[in-house]
Amino acid sequence: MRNVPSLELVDRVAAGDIGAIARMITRAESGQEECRPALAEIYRRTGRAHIVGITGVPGSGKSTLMGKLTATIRTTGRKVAVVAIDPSSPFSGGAILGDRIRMNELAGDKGIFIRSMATRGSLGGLARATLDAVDVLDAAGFDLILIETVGVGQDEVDIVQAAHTTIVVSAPGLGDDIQAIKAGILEIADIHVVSKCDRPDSNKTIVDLKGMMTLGLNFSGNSNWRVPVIATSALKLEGIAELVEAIGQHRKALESSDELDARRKRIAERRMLKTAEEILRDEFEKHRDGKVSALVSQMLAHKTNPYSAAQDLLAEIRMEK
Ligand SMILES: Nc1nc2c(ncn2[C@@H]2O[C@H](COP(=O)(O)OP(=O)(O)O)[C@@H](O)[C@H]2O)c(=O)[nH]1
Ligand SMILES: [Mg+2]
Repeated sequence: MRNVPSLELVDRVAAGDIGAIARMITRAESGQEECRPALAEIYRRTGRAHIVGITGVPGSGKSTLMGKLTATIRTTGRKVAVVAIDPSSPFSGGAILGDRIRMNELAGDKGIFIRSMATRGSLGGLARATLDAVDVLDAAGFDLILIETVGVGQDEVDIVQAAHTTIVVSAPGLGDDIQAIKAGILEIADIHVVSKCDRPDSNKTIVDLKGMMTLGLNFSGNSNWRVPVIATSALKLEGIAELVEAIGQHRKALESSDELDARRKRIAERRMLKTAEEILRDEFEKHRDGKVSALVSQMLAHKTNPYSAAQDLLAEIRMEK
């Protein structure tokens, strides 16, 4: 499949061919121009999947939870895909996504797909690449697509906000405060999870979070939805089914209000903006030794200013198109 043109992979992707899906994601990730028409065709075929973002500080138990969540969703017959962006723990050890899923994959279960995105070397392109990968999985017919990101950094927040449902994971024992507040991600939650509830100190975290919700820090922006706080233990398999249920209920709440359309619109806007930023960054690099360098010299000589120089550069790029 190595030399197959990307456009020819599209039908195989749509048929759920795991090899074609993996290859298409790799091409999308590297941002090759050759695959753009294929990605355009893929985008046309998206819109069916429910996209769930899972975020939380490193060590909060996201990956372990994702493994159990994936297995539980799969038992309901739905196809589920995972895209993990976590440079700190990229699939380290079998525990991360559960042996069961690995076995399923090996046994050729086409209903599960797990992918770790390369984060090195992708300056700003991570959000674009991740969301292209989500498109591929959506077009491939996965019912649920889970995106795991560490809740630090603007790129990660951008990615998780491209989901229909956002889950923020907090764990006991990572300090007294609610970590999500420190990380500034408390308010993006549609569902709060307190992980590792098998630990005796988890009660405090649950009580603190529930307290904050009753204080009115219920930010989801959807009057139709009360942000639940769900205690889970991946270790003891507790709260996982409840979490699956809550994801389904949130989807229903989105569908029965204007919120699903509002989110789709917001996601489309963000993606356009992210892509525009990436195009501009690429063009900037292309012109670095030419127009950019000339404009920089003029700036240093105070013959132009940053704003006018930027306008000149944009004009130059447009003229070439
Ligand atoms: N006690 C307990 N430990 C857990 C649970 N889930 C995860 N852990 C542990 O927490 C650590 C971080 O888990 P991981 O899933 O890698 O967290 P991530 O960085 O958020 O993806 C690991 O040592 C896990 O074994 C749980 O339900 N209970
Ligand atoms: Mg992880």
